[in-house]
Amino acid sequence: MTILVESFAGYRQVTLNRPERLNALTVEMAAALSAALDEAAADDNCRAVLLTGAGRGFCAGQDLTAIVDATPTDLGRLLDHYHPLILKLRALPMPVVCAVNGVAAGAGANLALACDIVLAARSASFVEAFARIALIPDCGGTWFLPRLVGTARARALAMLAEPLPAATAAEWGLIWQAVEDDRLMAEAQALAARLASQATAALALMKRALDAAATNPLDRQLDLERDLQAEAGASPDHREGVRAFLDKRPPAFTGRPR
Ligand code: LHQ
Repeated sequence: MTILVESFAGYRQVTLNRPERLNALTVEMAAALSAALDEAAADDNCRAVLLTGAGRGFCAGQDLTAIVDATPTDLGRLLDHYHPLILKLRALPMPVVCAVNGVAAGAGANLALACDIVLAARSASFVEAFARIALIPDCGGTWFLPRLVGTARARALAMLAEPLPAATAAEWGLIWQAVEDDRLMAEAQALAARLASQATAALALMKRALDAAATNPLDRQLDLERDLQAEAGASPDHREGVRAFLDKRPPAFTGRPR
């Protein structure tokens, strides 16, 4: 099984599982990951996803053994398998936590950056490895990098293809936090469980608003905030949140939009 899925209270943990190849991606793996996300979205009891990798790496990007003889058309077709996955992660109506347990290279680095909150083990690193094989960052790399770290750092990361240690990635704002290696999974699981107890429908609307902000002018973004706020405000969780505040007790959210 190239992908392992485990269910915990409120969330699913999805593990990339080709450790002998540092979880390098194949088309089959992308299909399995996509199916795991669909299943998470269809499960009312699943309110967050935690993505990680088995073994010493998170993901080494495209499995290069599969593209040695690829034509330019083949490369484009391969991305037709991966790019919908990036969009699916962004649009998944629940938060996705990524626990980067080791090196994240090429499409593997950008797969991590597509997640909502990224934690990385201190020993992990991010490598936009594409330039080493005369390719450009794909799987959203050219979109995520400048937005997360600014164009100066984005250009150097892409062109130099040097490993960026987890601590620097956190310092630069590429990821949320770098944590001690032996604390990574406990911290990531606690974060996923905490997110799973929050108002899931509101978090899903938040994802939409934040992604739209990347391209919207301010006036259109304000209109979108108004419309999405009306949706969020119609949820039972909004009423519960306000009541819980006034009652001075923790809220008990259902996660549902209605
Ligand atoms: C691998 C891989 C790998 C196969 C390690 N494939 N075996 C582009 C084109 C079109 C469509 C699809 O998408 C893409 C997007 C991309 O992702 S292109 C970029 C592809 N990725 C890379 O170029 C990274 C290649 N890997 C590396 O540079 C290094 O392995 C890193 C920096 C990730 C880790 O280095 P080390 O920690 O020194 O590990 P290693 O190199 O010794 O790797 C361990 C094993 O995993 C090794 O196999 P072996 O049999 O010798 O133990 C590697 O051959 C294998 N492996 N990455 N992508």
